[in-house]
Amino acid sequence: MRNPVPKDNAELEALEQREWREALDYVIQQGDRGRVQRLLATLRHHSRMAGVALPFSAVTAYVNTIQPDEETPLPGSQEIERRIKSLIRWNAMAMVVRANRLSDGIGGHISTYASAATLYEVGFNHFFRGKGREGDGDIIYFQGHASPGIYARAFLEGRLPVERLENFRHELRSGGGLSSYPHPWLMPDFWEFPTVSMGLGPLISIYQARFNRYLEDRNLKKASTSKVWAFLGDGETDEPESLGAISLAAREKLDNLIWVVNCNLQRLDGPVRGNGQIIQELEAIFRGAGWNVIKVLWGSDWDPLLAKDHDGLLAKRMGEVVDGQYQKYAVESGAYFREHFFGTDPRLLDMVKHMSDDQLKRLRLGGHDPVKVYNAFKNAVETKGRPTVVLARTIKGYGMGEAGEGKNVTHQQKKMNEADLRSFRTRFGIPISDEQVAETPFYRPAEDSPELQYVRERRKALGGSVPSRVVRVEPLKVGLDNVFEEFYKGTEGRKASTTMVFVRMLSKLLRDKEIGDLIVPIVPDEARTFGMEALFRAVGIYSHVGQKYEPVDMDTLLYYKEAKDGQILEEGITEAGSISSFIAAGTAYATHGVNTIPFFIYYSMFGFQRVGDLIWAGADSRVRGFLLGGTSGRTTLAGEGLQHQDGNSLVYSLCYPNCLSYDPAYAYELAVIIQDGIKRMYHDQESIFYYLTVMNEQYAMPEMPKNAREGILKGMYRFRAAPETAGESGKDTKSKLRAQLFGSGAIMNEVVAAQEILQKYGVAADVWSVTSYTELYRDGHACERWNMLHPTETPKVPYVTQCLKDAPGVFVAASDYCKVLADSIDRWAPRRIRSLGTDGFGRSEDRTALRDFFEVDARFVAIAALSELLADGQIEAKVVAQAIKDLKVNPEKPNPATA
Ligand SMILES: Cc1ncc(C[n+]2csc(CCOP(=O)(O)OP(=O)(O)O)c2C)c(N)n1
Ligand SMILES: [Mg+2]
Repeated sequence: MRNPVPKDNAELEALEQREWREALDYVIQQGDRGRVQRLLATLRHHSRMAGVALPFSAVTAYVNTIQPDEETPLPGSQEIERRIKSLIRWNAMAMVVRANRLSDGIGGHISTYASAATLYEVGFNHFFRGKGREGDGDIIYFQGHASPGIYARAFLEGRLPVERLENFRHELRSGGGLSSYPHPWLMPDFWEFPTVSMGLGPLISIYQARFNRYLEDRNLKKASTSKVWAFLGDGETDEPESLGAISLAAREKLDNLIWVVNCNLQRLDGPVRGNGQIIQELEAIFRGAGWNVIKVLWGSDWDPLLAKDHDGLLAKRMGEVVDGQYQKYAVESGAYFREHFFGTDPRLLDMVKHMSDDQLKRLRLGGHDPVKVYNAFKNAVETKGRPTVVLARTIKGYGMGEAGEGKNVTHQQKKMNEADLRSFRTRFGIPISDEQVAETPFYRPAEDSPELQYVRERRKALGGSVPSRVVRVEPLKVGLDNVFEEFYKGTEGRKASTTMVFVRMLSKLLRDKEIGDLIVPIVPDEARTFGMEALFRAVGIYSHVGQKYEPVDMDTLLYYKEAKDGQILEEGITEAGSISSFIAAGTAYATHGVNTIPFFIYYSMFGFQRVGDLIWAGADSRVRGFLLGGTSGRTTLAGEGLQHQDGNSLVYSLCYPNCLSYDPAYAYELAVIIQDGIKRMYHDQESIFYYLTVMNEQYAMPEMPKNAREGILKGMYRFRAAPETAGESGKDTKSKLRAQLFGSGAIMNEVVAAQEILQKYGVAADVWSVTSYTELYRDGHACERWNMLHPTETPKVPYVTQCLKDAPGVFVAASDYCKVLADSIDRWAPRRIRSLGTDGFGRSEDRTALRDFFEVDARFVAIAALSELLADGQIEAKVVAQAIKDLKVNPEKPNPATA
């Protein structure tokens, strides 16, 4: 039929619209999707060249990404999976309700798992691979607050006895309990990854997926198809850590990474985006970053309605309702939904006129529809070349009814009254009688029931149960004397800093035939700062795609070499990302059965202070490896000032129970500590990790004194005894005045110098190197505790006390860190310890000025010793006053602790 001649512009446009649509329809019918996409891309480019730009939109319509005709049916039995899920729902809820009935206030969460149950169950029945089949299975980060559901499934699988469920949040009861959230430290055979500090799981999962590639690219592991899954809350995406590294995942084309965001539109207090749409916001962010985004918004019940939506009216209406309003629909009646959602347009009302209010109320959301979720996960698993995020819409507290479904209080709801329990029971068809329901008993069908058989069969087919933490690694047989020997000899007068010494050790370790391949150096764009640039060329910087360009410094010896089998993880300026890599590498002994040994070196102020919670998660994960706080010390790092100069990190690290911290002064100390650390972590398989401060002041490294090894590891040893002679006369006077001086790190040299100054005042001082106040502190408390509990046995003597019991004179300690470190061991010293340290804000200055400002140089050490002798009545005030004058110390200078 020929089109009539249009009579005005409106008609002309309508005609154009029709013709173009018909033309497009023709291509859609004839060709594949690619042909349509190419055609539209050409048109877009063509109009762009003609000066017509299309408005940018990062979002698609508020409908499911996967269309019904693209779906495949759910394999297996949907009905039996529903029954299994219902049982898990019940037991998860019962776990929390029972726990709080017995001890009010013990807490726990019902609503998170209630909203996520379908997401998990589709995973458990069809996707999550256990470690039993090929490869290592999948790596799964479960949302921390959903843990009751994960426990309830393990209960059905027969992995957890009912007694453990009964002791949810009562870990200390006899027979053991269940930890509130995923903690590998507390349940080392079960949980693999801690997730409950929100934002950390998502971030770590990205670096985990990248590390899996690294292991394969470096031939430390066979290539595998295992996936990294991270489940997170929509509220959780507000944590900057959650989204902070998503561009890395896309850039690295991590198609082994799948995120599932449970979009129940609520967080703890209320809606995530009451006045907006969190799903659309996330879609834009992830699409912009280059992820494959699958929106699972509407359940199959909506498909017939959307199929009738030829003009896009329904989709448009779906896209204009804000989340706060959607939440309102979830708690309201079907009549309300009809009136307020469909009632905005008679044509919409017409669409649903055949449906009852009840049917409208029961229209399911996508995240509660196993078929939709299955297809989303299937798409995610099959997607190549980019990571996938599934944005699944659910209702928080699904099934809790009046007790909380969709309500703002639901996150905190720990209890259900009898009526709510009854309707929960009925809704999910749990075979528990009216009489029993108030008790909320756990329910597990018979071993040979179809449900349990199905559960077992599915898990067997998928390679065994998850989560499950298994350490399969062989202890590393290492001596490494060949690597460390040279450092015990000292530098024969040549100057070096502990940072330089460390870098040399690292280079030697990297070259070692036995363990070289296992070393994983990690730097956040700081390699040149630490003098590590030679390693770029020597072992290469890891890049999955190798090096596609000719580096600008190609003609130099130390050029910037990127390689597929490169060993260094050069993370760029992200301490959070780097520590995530550290955690991935330091837990590979369990996750992958590979003994990788990470060395993460960073600016020490940006460690515990900045990413302390990630380090805490690493500690919980039983991470192994070495953290190196580079060029640290509040007065040793010259010039950098208040932000960079670190006197804090050793105080923070004290609180990490399985972190051993050291502040070494000399090359041999560092060598002893690292050699022993590798042995303890990788041979003895201890779940510990190390924090070492390394400084950039250069000085001659002495030879290791005899019998120092044990003391270095325990935290202190006598480095240099007082000279035989004392006093100006030079005769052997065996001075009456004695002092014990403790030095650490770069301040050790100030203490050695103070020994000489004190000689001039007739004081004979021994010098000790304190390598670790934290180890001394822990040992002191451990002894005290043991003694308290074993009053009739021979008391244990703290190592500090053993060292100092016969040491004469006054005690003075100085370090480049806060004074509290030395104060912390004071109680086990026979007399009080006078501590000097660097409390306060740093300054841009040189070392001499800084040490004067912070009162930690040799002069202050000497004055402190004299002051202690005065307090002890051994010398007169005027001697100290004279020393202050002699040493040119201004007694009226500002107090650095507050200045
Ligand atoms: C870093 C951090 N801050 C705060 C909390 C406390 N918290 C636990 S759950 C929660 C709300 C979670 O909301 P969402 O991420 O949307 O998860 P949902 O339970 O809705 O699935 C909050 C604030 C936490 N666990 N971690
Ligand atoms: Mg939420």
